[in-house]
Amino acid sequence: MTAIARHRGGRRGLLVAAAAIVAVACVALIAGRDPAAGATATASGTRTVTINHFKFSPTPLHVAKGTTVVFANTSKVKHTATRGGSCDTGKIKPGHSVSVRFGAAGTYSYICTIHPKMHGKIIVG
Ligand SMILES: [Cu+2]
Repeated sequence: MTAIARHRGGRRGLLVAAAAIVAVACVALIAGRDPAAGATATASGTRTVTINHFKFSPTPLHVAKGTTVVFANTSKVKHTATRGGSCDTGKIKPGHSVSVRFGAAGTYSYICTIHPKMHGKIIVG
């Protein structure tokens, strides 16, 4: 008697990479760069974070989804508002501002890449 051993090839289930998490992690878009020339129109849906004395203010800032946040640099040196490299205002010159629209709910912690001790947080939702 001959025993025939059969080996069945094991099926390895393919794990689908959860790449979508990365794609939706940051939906903030740079809306525009304008000099912060005095009075800024405060239309509904727009909030301002002032950068001065090496601090972001206010922080944390709670906003509704879809809000445009204007990062206004009123200090005398350049700053950024950067989150993980993907949400980045770039260097904001003194007296200038950069608008970022937050289209997705979530907590956005950010720093100034020039002065990494500067921390800020925006809570959207
Ligand atoms: Cu800075």
